[in-house]
Amino acid sequence: MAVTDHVDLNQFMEGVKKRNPHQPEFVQAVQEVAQDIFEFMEDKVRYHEAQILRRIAEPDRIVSFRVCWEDDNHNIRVQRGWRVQNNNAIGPYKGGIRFHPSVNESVLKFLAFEQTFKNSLTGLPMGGGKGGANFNPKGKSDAEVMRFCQSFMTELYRHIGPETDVPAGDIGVGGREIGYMFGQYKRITGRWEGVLTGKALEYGGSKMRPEATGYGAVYFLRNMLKHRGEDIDGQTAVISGSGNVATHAAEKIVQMGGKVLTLSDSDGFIHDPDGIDQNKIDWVKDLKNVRRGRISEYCDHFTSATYHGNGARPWNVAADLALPCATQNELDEDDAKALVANGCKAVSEGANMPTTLAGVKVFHDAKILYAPGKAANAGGVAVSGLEMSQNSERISWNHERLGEMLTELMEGIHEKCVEYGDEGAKNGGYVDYVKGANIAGFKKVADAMLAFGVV
Ligand code: NDP
Ligand code: 2IT
Repeated sequence: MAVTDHVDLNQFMEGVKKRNPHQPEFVQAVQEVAQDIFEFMEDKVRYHEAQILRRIAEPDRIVSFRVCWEDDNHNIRVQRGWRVQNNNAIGPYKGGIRFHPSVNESVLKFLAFEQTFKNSLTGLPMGGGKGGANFNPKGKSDAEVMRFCQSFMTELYRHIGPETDVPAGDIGVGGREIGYMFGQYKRITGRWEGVLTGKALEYGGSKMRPEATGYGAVYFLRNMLKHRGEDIDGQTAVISGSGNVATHAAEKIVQMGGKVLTLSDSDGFIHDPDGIDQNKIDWVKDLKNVRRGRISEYCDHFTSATYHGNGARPWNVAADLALPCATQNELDEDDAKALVANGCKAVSEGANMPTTLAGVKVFHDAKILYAPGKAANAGGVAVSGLEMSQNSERISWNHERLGEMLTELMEGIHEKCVEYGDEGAKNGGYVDYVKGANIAGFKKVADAMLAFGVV
């Protein structure tokens, strides 16, 4: 038996805050998990004694490095890169790479922490990690992005590998960046191996991976609605973001008979009351991936839409469904109140931690369906897990099979959330999907850690 009494939630969080000063995103992510896990652990002394949550909330390691590159005007530029390897109890570290000027250690630690629970929820053998750099790809030429990616990989390659740590894309890192990074890894090591996911089909990528996060978030939304005897058909949706996750979420909503009203970027949002159909979504994909333009250009092309600038967000537009698919803390308490007041009945997070803690409370108090990112957006990393399997088996599955697997994986995650989050008679049959995701994600990692002893 341990000689000290177990700390309570408040003491635990005080410690987290003290050990992680100036890291508000990381503290927020730990707080959101800890409140549920402390309740779950109340009668489970073994988790307390082994300090499991304390250990998961302390990354296994953080690698930080300088990334030098030369811009097109021959200026030498210096960026900071990181890889946060949070926990590998149930599989190799796995998680995306983010290139954005807002990237810092707090952001990457929160993402790696969340990823640990998300990856556990998929049921596949993947630990949690995240990486990135404070590099802004916006306005850079392809050659500049290539030189940056090569320089970034020249340090990162020594910390990753198909059995140790397998990065992928995230904000600012899509097919182009993965290609440059994979090419540099292969050049340095002389090995072709499944060290990154999100690769193009020509060199080992998986079908369905580009669609998986957005589609998965909509499958999760459908599962929640179905649990209440409802459907997506005929419902309106507000979506933020206009990148990989947002455009594929929009596509699946449209395929299921819903009407998408908004998309956004960091400068503002567009509102199209006629609905953003497949033709318009294809135009946005080309705008973002090929022409690398801004969402405001949508209104020059589709005159049914209006543009709302100055960083405005779409949450005041009335809709049945909301899918935040841009970035962390993009939906605050007032935004949540506006959604609820306008009759929103379900929220599914394509982004990671897009809703503030106060915003989440608004959704829970109003008892509307609310799926946290770690459950709702897990389809992306799940298909990354399938890409890893295909690479090691030297095979590739077809689109249809992968689509079925994604649907089943999202159903499995929904079932786990209901198993641990259904408050039953206590709360009028309301499912707390945050609690369900946190406990189900935690349990698998925690039990693996218990098996290993003190390591
Ligand atoms: P993209 O880079 O493809 O798109 C990001 C979108 O979000 C852009 O429209 C971008 O606008 C907007 N955005 C980024 N930062 C901000 C900001 N600070 N404020 C407002 N808008 C912003 O990234 P993804 O679509 O891949 O990622 C979106 C979210 O989904 C992220 O939270 C990511 O972590 C999460 N996610 C992604 C997965 C994936 O497989 N790609 C998997 C699971 C989660 P702008 O062009 O102005 O920057
Ligand atoms: O946040 C995420 O889950 C991702 N960016 C995808 C990670 C992955 O390894 O596919």
